[in-house]
Amino acid sequence: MERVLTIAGSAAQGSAGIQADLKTFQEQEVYGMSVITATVANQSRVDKGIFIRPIEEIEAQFYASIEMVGVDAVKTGMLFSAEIIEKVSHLIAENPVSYIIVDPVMIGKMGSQLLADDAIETLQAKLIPKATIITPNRLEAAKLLDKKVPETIEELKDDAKALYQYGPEYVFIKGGSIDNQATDVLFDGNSLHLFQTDLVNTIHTSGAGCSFAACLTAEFAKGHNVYRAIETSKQFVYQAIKHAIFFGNGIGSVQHAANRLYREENG
Ligand code: PXL
Repeated sequence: MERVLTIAGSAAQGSAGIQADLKTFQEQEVYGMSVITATVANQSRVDKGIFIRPIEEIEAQFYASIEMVGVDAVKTGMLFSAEIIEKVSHLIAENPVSYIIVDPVMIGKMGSQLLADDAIETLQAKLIPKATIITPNRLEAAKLLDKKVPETIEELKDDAKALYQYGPEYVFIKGGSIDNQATDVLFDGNSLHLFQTDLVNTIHTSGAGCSFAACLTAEFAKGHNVYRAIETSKQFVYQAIKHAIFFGNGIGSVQHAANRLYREENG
């Protein structure tokens, strides 16, 4: 069984972060492991909602997975600080993994700051050049490029090409709603590819980005090419959003098991 590792934040509510990744890995039938960088706990009872883990703890978790199990593909999500990004970049450089999926998460659906302002440069300079693929949404793409948010397919394409200059093998920008379709763009170094699926009219999409990148990580680990991995992951997230679960507070969760539970609808 393919072995995949997520290096990300724990999202106590269960929709995003480590929880989304491990649920998605299980659905995609790969062996999931985790390095927890931080804990995000959105609630109204306790003042603090974000707790960052010590570097030593992050390093120990990484070696527990890479030494004791081995890793075919690694995904990074919430890394929060420049210090953590430096450490993770170093660990990956010292312990090569075939596929590195970098999801440059910056702000959570509930508004939590998941990346410190002064950490964007380190992400660009240290981690993105090592990535097989990066998966920013259009806000993250704009932050990484220090320019305005892309709003058209042409602007998404320009930004994908610009991000490629930072050194990843592939750039995939999640454009969100453009032309009434869920519109994404891939630049593979030679050509641009457009991916569009129907939009689901809902605000309950917590975990969508994490689950997309986690599915991509599982599919890369299985040896599938980037185009097939993207198609599978878009379908996974489309079903997960279509069957999202609302618990009565805030933004509801994507349903990570939707592809399995509602497979007959997939056509
Ligand atoms: O959806 C982005 C995200 C990533 N990682 C963690 C999160 C969130 C959103 O809340 O909590 C840990």
